[in-house]
Amino acid sequence: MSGAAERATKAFVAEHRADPDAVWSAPGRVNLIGEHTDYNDGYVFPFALPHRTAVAARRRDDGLLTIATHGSDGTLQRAGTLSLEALEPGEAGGWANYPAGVAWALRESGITLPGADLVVAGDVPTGAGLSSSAALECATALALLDTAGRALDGPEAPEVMDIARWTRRAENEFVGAPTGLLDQTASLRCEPAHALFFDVRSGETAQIPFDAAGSGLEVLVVDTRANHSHSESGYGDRRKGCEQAAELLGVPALRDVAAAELESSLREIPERLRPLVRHVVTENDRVLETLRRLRRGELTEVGELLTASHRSLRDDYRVSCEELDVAVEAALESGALGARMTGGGFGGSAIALVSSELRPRTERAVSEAFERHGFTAPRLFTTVPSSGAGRES
Ligand code: GAF
Repeated sequence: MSGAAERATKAFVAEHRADPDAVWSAPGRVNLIGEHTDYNDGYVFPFALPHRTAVAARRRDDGLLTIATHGSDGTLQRAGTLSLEALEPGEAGGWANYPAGVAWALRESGITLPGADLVVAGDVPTGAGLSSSAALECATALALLDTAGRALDGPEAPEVMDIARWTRRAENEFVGAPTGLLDQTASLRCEPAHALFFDVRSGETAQIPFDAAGSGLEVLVVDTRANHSHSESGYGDRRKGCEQAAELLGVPALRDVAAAELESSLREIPERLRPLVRHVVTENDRVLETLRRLRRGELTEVGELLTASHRSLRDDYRVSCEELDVAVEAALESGALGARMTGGGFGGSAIALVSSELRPRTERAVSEAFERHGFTAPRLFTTVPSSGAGRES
């Protein structure tokens, strides 16, 4: 059992004086490459972190939902008792919007929930662009489906991609963040030792072996601790800009703009939209090139694609920030093979692909650069592709 599942179970027993019926957990993610491409029907390439959010659940039959979360300081925050039938966006507030939103999205999608007590615990860093919200949404969905007799490992399991769409709907319509399908799909579908190539339009996925250690490399995560929040940031503006550009170009989504026709396509749209299109088209290309290189076992050669992705997000898509840029440049100067922001941006985390030998030097370089700039000290850790969502007990 993961640490998160153990904590959720203990807190459940303390709160409800009974064992949970089931405990489900789901991981956070890093996105190796393919940023802001998901809502353009493009390609993404995430892998799961070992950090997880667990939800301990017990069925109740009165149509009510209770949600409590066990903080790392040992305290339990309760969101009160919600009626599943009456649940409407905006009702739960704060962190409880995510699990309540999932219950709402399941109900809106025609799934009858009998009622449940949920206790949440987890160790996915929050506000760090590592998808703590998707981890919470996916673990909640699986726990609620289990209480309704539709567990992922049971005979009446729904399609995993349906669960991804329901949990995204919770985030879009209940929480109010206009995000794509990357995070929920990563949390549900990733497997240990693999990165997940995901074609968002077709829904197809491929598990691609990702063994950094086998090439003498490590993936270093730099949580810049600069605040990131999708609902309050320019995420929605970028998304709208992409949709406008696709409409002007007469294509269903920017995925349909061919790299070979990029320059002529750019001439057809207003100047302010050109950098957005350039990023999405070149980023999709970089994801496909990453896929080719990983399939050939050329992990080292992926580094330069990561760096090119960062520059495009910084200069064209303009979703980076000073802390992310400082982290990336310090990592590169210290010898990393490649580095980029990961996730939605405007703060959050960067990743660096670095040789195991040089990793301590990179960590020092990033920490020192943050100190020089007067930034809050970053949180640094190395990571490996870990398992996707599943039942823990
Ligand atoms: C956030 C969103 F939730 C994803 O859907 C994706 O758009 C990502 O930002 C950027 O690639 O994580």
